[in-house]
Amino acid sequence: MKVSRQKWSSNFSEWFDRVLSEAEIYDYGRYPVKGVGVWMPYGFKIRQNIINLIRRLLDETGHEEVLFPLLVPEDLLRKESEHVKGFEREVFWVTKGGEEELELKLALRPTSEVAITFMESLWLKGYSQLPKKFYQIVSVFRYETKATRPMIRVRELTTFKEAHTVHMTYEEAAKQVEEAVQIYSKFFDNLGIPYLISRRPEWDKFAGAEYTIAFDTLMPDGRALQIGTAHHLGQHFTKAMDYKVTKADNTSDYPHQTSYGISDRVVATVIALHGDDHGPVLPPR
Ligand code: A5A
Repeated sequence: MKVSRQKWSSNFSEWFDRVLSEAEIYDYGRYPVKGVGVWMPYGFKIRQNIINLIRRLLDETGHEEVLFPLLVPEDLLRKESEHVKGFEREVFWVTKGGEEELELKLALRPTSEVAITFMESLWLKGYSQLPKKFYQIVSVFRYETKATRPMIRVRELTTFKEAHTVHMTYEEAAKQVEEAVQIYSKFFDNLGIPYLISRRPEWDKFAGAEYTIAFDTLMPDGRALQIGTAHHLGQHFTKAMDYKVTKADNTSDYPHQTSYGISDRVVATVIALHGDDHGPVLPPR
């Protein structure tokens, strides 16, 4: 590789690959599965510091951390048709257990709306239990068909922080989306990442959402990169799963939900945006 080809300012993509490997942050493209990377000790520490920051911001705003199974049964995933249509081509399936074909295919979660809504319907039955704010930091799998990129577009997202909330009314859920935007703003401010917040057009909103608010940043090569999203899910999932909550007047209704997520992309952005032609530079935090 010629040095001139690896400059942050003139050839970001090669600069990034070289930094990840030479600083021993993330080994990408050598493990024999496409679209997955290996966090090496130094990279793991950077990632851990970023996780600690988002965990603190969520914990201090009343979010509770949970851990759901990686496997989602096919019939559950298919409950919300718009959602499943959005993810259908991206799902990895487990179809065998040992030598036996499974009667019910199991998906490796591409995200957890249906899995979490299913358990919420068992746990949260009355209005006095709401609002409820859960989050988890887990691996999710997406069979990306566009060109994969280390941390930026992977098939196993190992640092997927997804928050899921339940509310009695549309307005309360809309307020929660605003809180999510504030939390992410603080998070990116702390990391020194500039962003633009925008409401996505219909064609670009999350599958099964009323609306999506997204954060975009500008990478050194001038390309925009979506680094986080917050979705108002309305009653789409609760209706699809016939999940009702008893209200104060003893009638019942489908609750409203939100979800918001960030991924390994944030780690990539921290490394990318603070670097220069000499190599990576990390914010002191
Ligand atoms: N359940 C909601 C929160 C959700 O899944 N939203 S999302 O699909 O928009 O994903 C959240 C964020 O993950 C995106 O804004 C993007 O920054 C990141 N992301 C999505 N696909 C990715 C991929 N293949 N590799 C790395 N990051 C990805």
